[in-house]
Amino acid sequence: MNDSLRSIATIMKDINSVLIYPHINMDGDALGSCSALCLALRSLGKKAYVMISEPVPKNLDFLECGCTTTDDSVIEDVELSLMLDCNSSNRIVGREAAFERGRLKGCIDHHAVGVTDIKFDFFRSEPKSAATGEIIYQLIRNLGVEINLDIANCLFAAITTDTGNFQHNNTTKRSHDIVGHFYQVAGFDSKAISALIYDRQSKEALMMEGKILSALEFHADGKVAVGAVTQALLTECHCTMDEAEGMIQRIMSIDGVEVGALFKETTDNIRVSLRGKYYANVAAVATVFGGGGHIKAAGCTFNTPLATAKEQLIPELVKAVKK
Ligand SMILES: [Mn+2]
Repeated sequence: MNDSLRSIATIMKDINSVLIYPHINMDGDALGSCSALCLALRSLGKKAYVMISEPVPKNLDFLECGCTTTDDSVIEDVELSLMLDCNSSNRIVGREAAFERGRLKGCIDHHAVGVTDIKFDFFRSEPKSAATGEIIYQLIRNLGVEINLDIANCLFAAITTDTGNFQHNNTTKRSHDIVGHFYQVAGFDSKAISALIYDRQSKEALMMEGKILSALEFHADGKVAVGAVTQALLTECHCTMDEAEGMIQRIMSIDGVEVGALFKETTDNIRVSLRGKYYANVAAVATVFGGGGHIKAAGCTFNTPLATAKEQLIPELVKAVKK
């Protein structure tokens, strides 16, 4: 099932209330896409909110736009539950029951579809789109809503973050064409939005970055770089995990590194972000450990101590860089 945006727009025009769900550990694409669509639906006179269950990362606070709520009863008898930038219930943990209460359930995403456990009434998957924000841009146009400044800012944030500021190989002409349209919106200032996202790092976070970088491990003649953020390090540096968000990009900026891995020790498991540069398929590596994602950006989770997780994953990363 892959419904057209035109048919999805037709469904959405007919309903009056929508709760929109970003994935856990929300990023710029998840929250930016949700808020942009929420604003567009409100402009059509519909009741719409973005349902979240965790604090919004500090550098994304401007994307809330008065749309976010943690109260799943904010709309009584909601007509549509819509999941964006993810496609299964384990990506909306804590909010699954609320999601199920929607009379209709929909999903719009650009991730490869794994085993989805939800019976959606409509589903749109575009793995070639660099960001869910690109799909939401098209949907908003299909809804006949003018792109205003707030919507442009949200969608720009979605696209710049998911393309690694237009550096990742998922970036296409379409990514640039869409952003090109935002420049026609009065008041649009890409530099100002970029500064909000990328230039508000605390000095504590920068110090932590230094510690993570100086402790990097290299394997396979420097083709594999492995970093770790532990709870002890977060405590020592007075940082939170979301402040290590950009670390994997820093690791990938090293000359000669083909695969990067960042191990993130949470209070109950080890989450690993994986990136490939030119040829390595990190989605395949993630799949070995029950994870998934894109060929050049993927992730997986370990329920073991950090040392064990490293022992298991590193040999697979070394295999992935062998041509
Ligand atoms: Mn995304």
